[in-house]
Amino acid sequence: MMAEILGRATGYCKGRGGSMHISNKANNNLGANGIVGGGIPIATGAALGIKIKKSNQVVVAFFSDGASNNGVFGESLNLASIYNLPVIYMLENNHYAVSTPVEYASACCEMVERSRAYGMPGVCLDGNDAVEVYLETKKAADRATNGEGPTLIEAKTYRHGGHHVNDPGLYMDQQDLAEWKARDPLVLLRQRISDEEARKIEAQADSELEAAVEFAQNSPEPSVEEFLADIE
Ligand SMILES: Cc1ncc(C[n+]2csc(CCOP(=O)(O)OP(=O)(O)O)c2C)c(N)n1
Ligand SMILES: [Mg+2]
Repeated sequence: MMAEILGRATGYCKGRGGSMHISNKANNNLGANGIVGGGIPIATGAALGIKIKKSNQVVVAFFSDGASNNGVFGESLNLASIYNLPVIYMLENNHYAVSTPVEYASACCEMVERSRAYGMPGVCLDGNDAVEVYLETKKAADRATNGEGPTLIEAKTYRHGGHHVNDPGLYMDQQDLAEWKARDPLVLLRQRISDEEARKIEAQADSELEAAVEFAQNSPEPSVEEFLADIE
């Protein structure tokens, strides 16, 4: 994945996808998408495939508040509900779509309420509490594999900066930002374990990350001859 982000030939998509279009079929990663909300119907279609093949899998679609106002959100949740599909819609409500506050762009800011319109269970949770996210997602996954259909999860969270590296995020309420930053998911999770455990996990994560960066930096860029390969 790091090689893909750095545009190297050894990346998941041979360096042609970059971070925005990354996917990896080998580990069932269906891909990120430059179309905001584009992953929602893709996940729904994959869930229909799972149902037809009768395999014991669950699809999770990750998206944010802005994406939930794309029309495909409604179409997808309705289809998932009438077909009783094994899919979890993970709506990460981080309160902003680029610089647009959720209150400006959404008539109903308690987004979990939308689940009722599609006749599926809706769960609203603290998206910064990793344990709560895990437990509720597990319940939704169990429902899906038991043939009990889709779930909409609204995980409330907050963006820790601008939308991209050149966006200072000055439109964000700085007081809110400071409060949410103090509740960073990693900070909260760290409080549940001992310092020794935390240090061990951090050391392992650091060394995996360093190895990934080294692998990526030492990998070649895609060759010009390969530019047209894999195009039908
Ligand atoms: C269909 C579509 N419309 C507009 C854009 C431009 N755009 C890129 S990101 C973004 C905001 C997305 O908001 P949200 O879903 O809340 O994601 P977040 O900013 O929280 O990551 C928009 C409108 C796009 N990429 N695709
Ligand atoms: Mg958002």
